[in-house]
Amino acid sequence: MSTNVAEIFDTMEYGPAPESEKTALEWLDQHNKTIGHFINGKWVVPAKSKWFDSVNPATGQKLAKIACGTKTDVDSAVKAAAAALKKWQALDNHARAKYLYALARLIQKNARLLAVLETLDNGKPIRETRDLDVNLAARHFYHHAGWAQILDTEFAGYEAHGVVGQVIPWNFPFLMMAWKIAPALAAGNTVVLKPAEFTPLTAALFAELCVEAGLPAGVVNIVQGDGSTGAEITRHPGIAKIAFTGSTDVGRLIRETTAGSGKALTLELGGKSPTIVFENADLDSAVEGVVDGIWLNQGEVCCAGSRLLLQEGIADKMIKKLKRRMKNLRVGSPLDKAIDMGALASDEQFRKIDKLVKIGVKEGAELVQPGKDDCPVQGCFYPPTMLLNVQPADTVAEVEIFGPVVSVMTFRTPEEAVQLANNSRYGLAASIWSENINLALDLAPRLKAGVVWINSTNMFDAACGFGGYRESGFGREGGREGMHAYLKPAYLSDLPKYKNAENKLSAAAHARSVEGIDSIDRTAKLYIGGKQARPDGAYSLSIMNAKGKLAGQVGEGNRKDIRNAVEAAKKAEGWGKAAHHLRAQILYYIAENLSARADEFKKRLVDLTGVTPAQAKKEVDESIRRLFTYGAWADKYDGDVHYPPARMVAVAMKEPVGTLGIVCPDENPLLGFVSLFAPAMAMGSRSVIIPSEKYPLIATDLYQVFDTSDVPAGAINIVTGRRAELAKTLAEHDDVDAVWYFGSDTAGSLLVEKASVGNLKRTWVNNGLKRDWFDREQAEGEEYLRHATEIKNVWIPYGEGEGGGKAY
Ligand code: TAP
Repeated sequence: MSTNVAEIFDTMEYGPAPESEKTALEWLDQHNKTIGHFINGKWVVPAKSKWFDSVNPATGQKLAKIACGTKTDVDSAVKAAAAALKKWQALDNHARAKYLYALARLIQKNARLLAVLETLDNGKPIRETRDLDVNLAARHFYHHAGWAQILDTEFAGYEAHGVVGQVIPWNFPFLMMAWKIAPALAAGNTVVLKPAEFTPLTAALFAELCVEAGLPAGVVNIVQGDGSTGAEITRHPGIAKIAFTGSTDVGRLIRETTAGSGKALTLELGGKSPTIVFENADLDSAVEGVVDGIWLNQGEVCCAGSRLLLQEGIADKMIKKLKRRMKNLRVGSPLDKAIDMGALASDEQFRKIDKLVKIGVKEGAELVQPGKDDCPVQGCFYPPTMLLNVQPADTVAEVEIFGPVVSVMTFRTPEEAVQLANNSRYGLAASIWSENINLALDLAPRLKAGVVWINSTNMFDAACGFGGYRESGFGREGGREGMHAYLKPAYLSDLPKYKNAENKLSAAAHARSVEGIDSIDRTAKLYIGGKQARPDGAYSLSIMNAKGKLAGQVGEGNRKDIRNAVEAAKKAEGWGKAAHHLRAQILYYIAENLSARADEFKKRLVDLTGVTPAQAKKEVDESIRRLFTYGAWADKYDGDVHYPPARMVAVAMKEPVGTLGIVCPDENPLLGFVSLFAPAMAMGSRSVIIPSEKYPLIATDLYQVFDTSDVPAGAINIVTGRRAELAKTLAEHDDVDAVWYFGSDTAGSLLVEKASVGNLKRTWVNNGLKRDWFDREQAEGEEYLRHATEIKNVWIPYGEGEGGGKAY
């Protein structure tokens, strides 16, 4: 009987290749299968604590009982972390670097135990924990040992936040922990971290490694627990910064809880990331990309390629290839080294996924599960699943399933691909498959995603920032940008609070009818889409000068005016694509025209604010200078090229945030205004600006300067009126991507942060602290540019033959 090679491949069976669980079970036995909290360098098992079980989701076997942290536990962890801060920060950079290096080495030395323990606890295949999770975690500590070493030179003028609270999910427990702890320690913070309830074990093993590394007690504290423990951490007053990875819903809750507290916040949330396959793609590679994109880690990946967008000409062919490949994916015991997909993390997750798939079918999708019959029925196993005939408005095209399910849609043109890809409330990652590099590189900047992989997917490296746009959260983990998330400008600690009387409006301010209005209409209108616009409500506000006399009137903007301004800003999207040289030119031009009218502005400042002519001159001069500064920056705040350990480069592009809402301070109404709109403009963002409520006439005087400086319509929009009301509308608006608030009250900062939860926009608020707008350390420079930009990492493979494979 003759047999050909294809038949041999088809009939070949895999032998069992089990990884032993022995060492991991022995480790649990050493702990009497009981895991407490790790606080101040010691294991704490509070007598009255609640407990929960950690279960192997592949077998249902109970692994250990775990303490569930209460308010008291969180309190003592925060206390230990606060007490450890002084000692930790007193160490020199090299000493801190050596601890991080020791942790990296210890992770490598214990790599197998960590991998097996993670697989037992989470259900993910040993192949992945062994080759991806643990190696990437070690790499993260190495990379951040480096940042610790060069902290003083690379982050001069910055300091650590203090005690950092970190809450992580169950899908990459050990890796997420490394992503959180390594940069926090490198920057000089101490940590209170809560692992997810389903996956507490590897964090406990890491605590042991901290002891072995001789890390000072209290620098790392692990409090085990459930959502309520997480909530205790996020609202604890002793914590200066919260870093959270998890669902968008909980992210929203945390945004609300921390609003107005002054806590720094980064959120890494969910996603519905597109994989876009063009007709000119290498389809066999693209099939492997889809496998990696959606079936890695059973699809329980925040950046999973859960929407597959196929160009029409190759859709049928690609689906056929995928069906064939799906049949060969092996689902089974996660400890088997020849398994592609292990168990889902829990029964609950199984039910959630199954429910969403059923909804998809009910809404008209065709269910494809070629490997269903080979999928184990005991344990939380779910077969690789594809949903065909999905429409963009279907539930399964919009909602994150967080499981091994891909929803397939088609497109005709690259333009349509961009529209479809961006048709999501999320913006975490995207993957583009095309052999035409011009096409791929044209698309990458147009996709709303923090990470774009070209002809590749799910690539990660400690040097390359990871994080999202929109409801995928804000902040980046990894690289220089990730370090910034754990640092703050040092001058912030010395800023005074506004005094109560400061910037209070006079009793007569805004009075409806004031004596002395002459016959000429002096009411300054709003500035929307490059034109002066009457306020929608047809009301105006009286503006008083320093002597309490009427200086003029301005339009009283309302919700509708803000909406119009946001729409105008959105239409001016082209500003973000304008050449950086052009942005510079326009900023210089504004400076030139302001200079030509300097006397007029000086007089206005003297009249309105009561400053001396010399002080007014200083403010105008500094404003002109500041415009020059951002003209200078416009073509110099460049991106980076990273060289991750793979045959790829990652190009970190600095993109405009988009539509920026800016609420200006009252003091120094010209300089404050310029200090905020100029960096936004330099970086290509469009602004909707609420000028000083007390002195808005300075801003309205600027219309003519803008009109004569070639400012594109809609790039700057100004709505005068009552600050609190307008700021709230801006912060609630779904098409505003970020809001900056610089008011003299803490209430405004709280209001803006709270109102931002709708689309989880970025916020930058002053928490009632007063900057000196003349002080260049406080009022200009990279801090402003960072807030005006998003970093997108575009991964590009190079080389023929060997390709850009994974290096871990
Ligand atoms: P969540 O339910 O949000 O849980 C994440 C963490 O928050 C867990 O430790 C959880 O504790 C804790 N938590 C729950 N309620 C809380 C509250 N009210 N206050 C503070 N903490 C609270 O998410 P999940 O189901 O574990 O993880 C899946 C989600 O994470 C997905 O949406 C996925 O996209 C996202 N994710 C995102 C990323 C990135 S980088 N963007 C990475 C991984 C996962 P318990 O587990 O004990 O309930």
